[in-house]
Amino acid sequence: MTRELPLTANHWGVYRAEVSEGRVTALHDFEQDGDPSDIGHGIVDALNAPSRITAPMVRESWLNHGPGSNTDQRGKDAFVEVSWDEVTALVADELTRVRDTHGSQAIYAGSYGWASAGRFHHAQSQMKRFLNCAGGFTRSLYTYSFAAAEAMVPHVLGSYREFMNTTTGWRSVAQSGELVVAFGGIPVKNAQIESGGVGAHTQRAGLRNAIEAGVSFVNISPMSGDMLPELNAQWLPARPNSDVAIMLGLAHTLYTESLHDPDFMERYCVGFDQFLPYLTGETDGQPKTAVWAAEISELSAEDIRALARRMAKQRTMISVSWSLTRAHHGEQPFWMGITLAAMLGQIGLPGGGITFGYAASNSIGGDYRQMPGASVPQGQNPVDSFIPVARITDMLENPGGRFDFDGQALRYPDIRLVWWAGGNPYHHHQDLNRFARAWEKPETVIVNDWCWTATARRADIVLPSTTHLERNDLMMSLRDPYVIAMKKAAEPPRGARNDHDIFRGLAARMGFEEEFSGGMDEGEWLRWLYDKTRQNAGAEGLGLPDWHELQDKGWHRTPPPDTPTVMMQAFREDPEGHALATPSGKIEVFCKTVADFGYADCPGHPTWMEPYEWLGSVGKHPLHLISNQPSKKLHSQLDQGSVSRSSKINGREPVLLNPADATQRGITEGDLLRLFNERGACLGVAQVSENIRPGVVQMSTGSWWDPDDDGMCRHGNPNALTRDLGTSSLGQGPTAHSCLIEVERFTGTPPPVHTFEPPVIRHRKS
Ligand SMILES: Nc1nc2c(c(=O)[nH]1)N[C@H]1C(S)=C(S)[C@@H](COP(=O)(O)OP(=O)(O)OC[C@H]3O[C@@H](n4cnc5c(=O)[nH]c(N)nc54)[C@H](O)[C@@H]3O)O[C@H]1N2
Ligand SMILES: Nc1nc2c(c(=O)[nH]1)N[C@H]1C(S)=C(S)[C@@H](COP(=O)(O)OP(=O)(O)OC[C@H]3O[C@@H](n4cnc5c(=O)[nH]c(N)nc54)[C@H](O)[C@@H]3O)O[C@H]1N2
Ligand SMILES: [Mo]
Repeated sequence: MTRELPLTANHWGVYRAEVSEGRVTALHDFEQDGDPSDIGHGIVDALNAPSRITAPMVRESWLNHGPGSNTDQRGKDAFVEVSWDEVTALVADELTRVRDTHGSQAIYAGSYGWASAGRFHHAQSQMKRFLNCAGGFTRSLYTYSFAAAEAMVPHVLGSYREFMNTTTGWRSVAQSGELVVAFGGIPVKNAQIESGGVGAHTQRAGLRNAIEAGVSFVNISPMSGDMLPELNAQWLPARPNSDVAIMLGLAHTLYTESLHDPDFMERYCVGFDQFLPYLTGETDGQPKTAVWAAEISELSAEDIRALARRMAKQRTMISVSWSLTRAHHGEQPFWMGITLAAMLGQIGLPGGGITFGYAASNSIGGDYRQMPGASVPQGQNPVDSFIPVARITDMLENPGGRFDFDGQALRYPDIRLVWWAGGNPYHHHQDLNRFARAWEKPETVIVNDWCWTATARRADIVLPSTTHLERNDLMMSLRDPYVIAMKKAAEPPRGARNDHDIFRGLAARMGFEEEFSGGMDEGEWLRWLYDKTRQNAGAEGLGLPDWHELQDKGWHRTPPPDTPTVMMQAFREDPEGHALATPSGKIEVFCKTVADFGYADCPGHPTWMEPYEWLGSVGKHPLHLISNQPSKKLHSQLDQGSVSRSSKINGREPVLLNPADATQRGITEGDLLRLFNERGACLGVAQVSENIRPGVVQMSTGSWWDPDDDGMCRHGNPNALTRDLGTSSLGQGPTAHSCLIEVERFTGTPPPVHTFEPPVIRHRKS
């Protein structure tokens, strides 16, 4: 019976929606998915919860006194409910004012965020298409996920995305691999999601096949839980951020014991000669021995040496977690990981080489053919101003200020209007108290969202969107074999609109509706997107069913490639014919381009540099905070729903800490804790466990920010504590995973959490 229910999809999976009287009453797991995620079920009670935004809203001070009024009252002022006609006029006029007075670069619409799956109703695509028609905007570059790698790896391999998208999967590892050494583990909790949607979750099955084939695993991570217990991994509980030192210790052992592959270095790499004097200590007097690495990482030198020997003897896959890029000097772990894999000489061989982040999403380890899905054309942005995505606070604080980025010296634009659609910076950004002060600077903030996130609450104008359950769409994800015809299952609240319709209304008001809409409605757009995808896919030998067939059946699955994908196999087989897109055509162990930038914080070869905060720091707080991805939600999404709430303790975020650290502070299981440092504080609830190494505390991201008057988050958002400083002059990525804190028992009366309640809303008398 459930097979007849309409299909719906989001980044965490495909579900069938059971509907009664226009409301979704339950979601059923997709029958194709052998390992479904329960994250999606969290939307059922969230859809019509008090946290839902049901009509357009304007902040009272802004409405009464105009742009720039009482901006320190963002998040405190009441909202006034207005009509769509009124809000459309307000937004169109304000956009025109800012553009005509300050120029379009004064509009910041980087709008980073995951929004929802679905090719058409993708909030950012719609917003950017609209703003490009309206004169353009300052954009953001790269992601929070791995900005440092997006800047760095192209210098080393010629491309980052190309190789991430052609990861050697578990099929190849099971067939040919013997050992997987994972820095940051293989956190299967993260494989619940795939950007753009996932039809069937395959990581657990892939890993099971690898174990059955006799592959063994090493987990280098502060947390044993970063690997499934059934992998029986060797756990090396290293200090956070010490991975590059460990890799150097492994490399030094390989080199001094002649276990490396000089032929591979010669044929496929450049710059080993320039790297070697650093490795051996000729340049700085410090050989990067296993003993040296052991001191930094607090692993044993013998374990490091033994691991190096084992890696040289066996077909070895090195996996370096994306999280390692979100730390100070986050450019280095991928660069050094590539160098280590090159020294082993196994890059391009089945089951060996390097992977960027197994299980960081379902596809990393999967075996799929890339789906050339069409997207809504965003048009041309006439403005060339941009920032690296995580430099937003710097930009707002420092208009006209100079900054370095990947070899360029740039200046921050002077931002007057900020627009966010489909992202939650009060979830994703670091050092939220500092961010909130910078947020007072723009004259106007506009936010499209469907629920009262901390960002929506801090807007001047709130444009309520629909959810993926309330519209027809297409799930076509680059790295997932399924195409899903998503069907509208429920009616949205009367005051909510699809992002497309919000922008279409604005475009009409501003006189470019036809240009924005392309003269097509939702149905025509979906048809256009699908037909274009089908054409692209056809050209690549992927047959897709025709539109009607897809709509009837609801889904289509493209079979995996006949032989397992092996990253860089073509390059290995023919390094001249398939030269890399680097200046040398080879792997750049020493990179002249990077060296010539002359950055002290990112020299020309992989280098261990102390992070600004880590367990080796002197005179700072004693505990390293790991704020990793939550297992029961995607970032902040659906935190208000039942599934995420079930993972909280008394309505607050759990904090994992080692018994030694707990005892030292008189903390026991279930205690309410205050986590703090010089930047801020938040509450959380103690979970005491041997699964985390001493000195490290873990608190997942995603709890909606709920600061009290002193900026302490009552709910448990770790970005109250993290530092906001770029990875280096090269990548300028976020560095959430380099963060020291102290923890104590909270002794006062526990303050209630208000974040899921709507703000004060005034209704005008009609
Ligand atoms: N401390 C710390 N911070 C981190 C990280 C970390 O490891 N540690 N990780 C970072 C990473 S990797 C990432 S990717 C970011 C994620 O940061 P974000 O992507 O900003 O987080 P989300 O919660 O997914 O935000 C998506 C928003 O879009 C809204 N939305 C969903 N569908 C729609 C729609 O159809 N229309 C509109 N208008 N809105 C919609 C949701 O309600 C939500 O508010 O966080 C980063 N922050
Ligand atoms: N359920 C769920 N899945 C998700 C997401 C989500 O929000 N929820 N978000 C998705 C997104 S946008 C992204 S970018 C990916 C991110 O994927 P990852 O970057 O892999 O995610 P994290 O969970 O932050 O980190 C994984 C593990 O790295 C370890 N780690 C942290 N710092 C260090 C270090 O310095 N050294 C070592 N060796 N280990 C360290 C931590 O123990 C942590 O559990 O996840 C995706 N998957
Ligand atoms: Mo991410």
